[in-house]
Order: sequence, then structure tokens, then C-alpha cells
Amino acid sequence: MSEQKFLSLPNAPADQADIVILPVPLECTVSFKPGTAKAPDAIFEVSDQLEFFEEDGGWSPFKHMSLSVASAFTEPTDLDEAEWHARLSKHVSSFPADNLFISLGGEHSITPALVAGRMPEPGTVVFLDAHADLRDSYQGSKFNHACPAKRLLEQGHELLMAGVRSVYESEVELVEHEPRISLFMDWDLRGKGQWESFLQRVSSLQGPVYLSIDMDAFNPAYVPGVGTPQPGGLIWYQIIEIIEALFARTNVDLRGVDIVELVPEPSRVSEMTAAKLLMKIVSFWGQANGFDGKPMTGSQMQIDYE
Ligand SMILES: [Mn+2]
Repeated sequence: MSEQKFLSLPNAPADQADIVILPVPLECTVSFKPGTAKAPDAIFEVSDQLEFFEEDGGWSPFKHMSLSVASAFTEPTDLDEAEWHARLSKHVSSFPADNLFISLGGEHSITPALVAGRMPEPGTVVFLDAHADLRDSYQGSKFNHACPAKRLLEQGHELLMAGVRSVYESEVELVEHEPRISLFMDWDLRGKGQWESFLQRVSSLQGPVYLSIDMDAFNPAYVPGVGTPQPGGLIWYQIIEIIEALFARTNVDLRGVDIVELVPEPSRVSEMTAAKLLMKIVSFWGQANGFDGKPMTGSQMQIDYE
């Protein structure tokens, strides 16, 4: 497989990079629209159209930071499911702990293994999704993409969920009885004035935090390319506000981010949204960690870009 690049930038060795991107193109338990396996490549392809300059931060993040797109994690899917996910955990734990680690799905079932590898101690998972993903199992599998939030609870984490607008009866009962779940329903964020209190919760997080973004959290008019679309949902500026709130305070120890469930589509707007979201995350994280004041030795300095 040829080397993948983000923004066409040269790849630094992973152990020397400030930002590591790991493609995990798993497509195994998808129940509706197929295509998640092609998402990482589609994101890299459209990233070529992004500017190096990030307009909100007012800087070029990759002048100051180096980037590494790691080889895709493509263990055979005919392995035992538990074994496949255990290998993914082990793999992600082998990357350095102090960089920004972003995984690109693939379906949402990869998140518990990613979190297990990056955040072995109890922490908080910010979970943006149209669905609660709290089923104990679905279609005979505990590793189904309808179950990752339940697995995260079992790992001992707290869940801060937003954008949810499709739930199963037993999921509602679990949310009511499980104090470690804070769920902001999509309609509450829109109609009942809970947006500010949700942002307040995000910006008051402390300790280890992991951010999981299911692209179906977006309103499907913004991102039609997802495996299981739902009407309603968050708009681009809300997702940006969430990321800004998460990085505004340095007391958050961000262990990793994933962007999952994207299904590339003909207009390419969905994959462009994912690529630009990745750029925003890089920019906010870089500024929160002081990279804008560090020497210009980043990946962009190795190329001619005018
Ligand atoms: Mn999901």
C-alpha cells in the first residue's frame, strides 16, 4: 500500500511527530450504508484541498508541528473479534503518549480498543453521536458499532454524550440509572437552552479525556456520508465550539481523538468536513500546548508550498 499523507505533507517518524494519525479502516458490523473502510483514504485525498493556514487560530500549525500518518491498521477481520480489538489496543499503546493521537475509522466499534490503549486508567470520554451506542450487544456481537459506549462504561470511564437523537428503550433506562453517563439529547441542546450548560461541562473537564466523534453527530445536511444517518444533529459551528471548549483549558489531559463512521460520497462534502475538522483539532490542540510559540521546524518547512 502506498504511503498516505495529510495535506500532502511528508511523514515524520511516529516517535518524533507531534501529531500522529492512524487509519483504522474497519468495516465489519455496519448495518445500513456501507463504505466506512474507504473513509481514511477519502479524507487524505481531499485534505490536499485544505490551506496550511488555519483561519480561526490565525497560524499555520504544521510550520511548528510535525506530522506522521502511520500505516493503516489492517489486521485480518476473520480473526476472533476479541483478538482483533486486543491487537488494536496493543498497537495504539505502542505510540508515544505525549503527542496528539488521532485515529480515523472505520466504524465506531474501534473506539473501546483505542481508548483502552490510550487511556488505561478511568477517565472521561466525550462522545458525539446521533445514537447512544449503549446496547450490550447487537446482531450477536458485543463488538458491533451499536455498542461502543457500553464497552467504555465497562472499562470504567465516564461518558459525556451529545448529539444523541436515536435511542433504544433499554438505553434510556441505563442512562437514567447510571450516574457515570451525562447525556445531552440533541433536541435539548437546540430547544431547551442546554447548549451553554453542555459547553460548561466540556470546559470544566479534568484529568484524562478522550474525544470520539461519530460523523453522524452532524446534521446530515452537513454530512450526508455516514453509515446510519439521522435527521437533526449538530451544525459545523457547534462541533467547533465543543473542540474549542475542550482545548481552552490546559487541565485536560487529552489522550486521543477518533473520527469514525464516515462514508465517502460523490459530493465529497462529508470527507472534506472530516478533513477540516481534523485540521481544527490539530490547530486548537497545538495552540493549547504552546506550539505557536515554538521554533518553525514542522513538516510544512520541508516543502515548497506557494
Ligand atoms: Mn456511533
